[in-house]
Amino acid sequence: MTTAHPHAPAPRSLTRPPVELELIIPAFNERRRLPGTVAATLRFLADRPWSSAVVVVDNNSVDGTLDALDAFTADGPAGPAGRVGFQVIGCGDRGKGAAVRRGIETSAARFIGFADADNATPVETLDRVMRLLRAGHGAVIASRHAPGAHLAVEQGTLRRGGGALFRSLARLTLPEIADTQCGFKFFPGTLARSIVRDCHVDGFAFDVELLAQVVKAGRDVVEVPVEWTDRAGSTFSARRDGLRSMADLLRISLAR
Ligand SMILES: Nc1nc2c(ncn2[C@@H]2O[C@H](COP(=O)(O)OP(=O)(O)O)[C@@H](O)[C@H]2O)c(=O)[nH]1
Ligand SMILES: [Mg+2]
Repeated sequence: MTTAHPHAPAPRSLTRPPVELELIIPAFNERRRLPGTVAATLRFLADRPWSSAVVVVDNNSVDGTLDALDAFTADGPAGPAGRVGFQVIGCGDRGKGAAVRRGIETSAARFIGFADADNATPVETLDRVMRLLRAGHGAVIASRHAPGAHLAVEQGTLRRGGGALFRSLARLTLPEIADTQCGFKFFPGTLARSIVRDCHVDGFAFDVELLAQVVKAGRDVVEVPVEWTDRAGSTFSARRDGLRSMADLLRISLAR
């Protein structure tokens, strides 16, 4: 495991080997939820026919997240396409959006995307995602609201109410997309690296900004219905993050 200095910019030398698929996991105080997700993800990826790597982007977690990842080495499990890479990098700017952008900027992968530390979207979804990416779509995103999706365990009432309000605001910018907020989104690498230069939202509304840039670039977004399980221990606080996310959404819709 190697850790970049969290306040350093991303020099070209920090970019990683050009694997076929790189999966970024933004992490903030994820000691409990992350190791199991990393283990399951590495196991799944090792069995796939494409080369891949898992990259955790940590924002100075203070709960021992990095220690909990010590068991994972840079050379992960081996499979038909070689060993799955594993790396932890830091990000000096707070927020899930900032962390995901840092992961994208420093990636040289052909396809790139992100998933949450809690494995709420089954990693098996990647088989369908890769087929769709190879077919040329601009973004392939998991969706809890597209036809065929299923919530195995639902979120609580406040979160669902806030989520409904968030969705109606997100529709101002992305009227065609049923679920902009599922934490499982994948892109062609070149497109992702180019659009993040125009993205600035550091918090939880960053997905909407990213997808808006995909559409602005003239590319399409496809939603993959998923079986999604709400997991305890969310880092999203309706009180702390909710209002800020909605303000970011309004800014995104006005900026277009
Ligand atoms: N690096 C980083 N990751 C974050 C930050 N805030 C949230 N995350 C990560 O973003 C993901 C959000 O998933 P989760 O907390 O389950 O939120 P929910 O599923 O939307 O309720 C998790 O992997 C978090 O650790 C942050 O400030 N920095
Ligand atoms: Mg979650």
